[in-house]
Amino acid sequence: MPTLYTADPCPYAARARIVLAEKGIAYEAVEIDLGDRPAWIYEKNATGRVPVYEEDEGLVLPESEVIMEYLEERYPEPALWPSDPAERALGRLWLQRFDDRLGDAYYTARRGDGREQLDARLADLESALEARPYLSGREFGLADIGYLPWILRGLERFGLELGPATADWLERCSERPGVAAERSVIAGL
Ligand SMILES: N[C@@H](CCC(=O)N[C@@H](CS)C(=O)NCC(=O)O)C(=O)O
Repeated sequence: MPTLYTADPCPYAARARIVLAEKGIAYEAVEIDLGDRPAWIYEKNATGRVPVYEEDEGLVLPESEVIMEYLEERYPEPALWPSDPAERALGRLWLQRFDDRLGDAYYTARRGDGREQLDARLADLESALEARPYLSGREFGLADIGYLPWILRGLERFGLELGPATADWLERCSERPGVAAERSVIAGL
């Protein structure tokens, strides 16, 4: 059975957790205390960060985006990228631009600074979701999973005010078992 080295508070690890749940992949979760990381985690990932996904056959993969893409290729059903290449490329662009489109503003706001930047990124997200039902295109997929962990944590942490299209998107996504499970993880933090 594969192992996920993970941490409940970590939104990057949440990406991997949601994909594993959506695809119904059984795995062992090893919870890492981010405040007191074991020395051996550096043998799995030189940066010491979670998530790390490991298979019995010896594959050890760090980096949430790489893990998501690997799981999508290794377990193609249910598909989490659209079959249309253009739609898929635009979904990948959301993942690639995550820091610019949400991450940097989220972490700046978390340091108690630049709340306006976060609100501006949310306004951009709202415009995008007015134009299409999901960041991944017509269907829920990896681009949505790439952003949801921060939106969910931002709601708890900053009381984010989402626009109507973003709120509808969140509601639709929350019907997915993997996202619902992640909401339970956050409620228990
Ligand atoms: N680029 C990495 C980022 C992972 C990351 O930053 N994980 C955090 C927890 S949310 C971590 O392990 N931090 C420990 C550290 O930076 O020392 C990914 O996408 O997986």
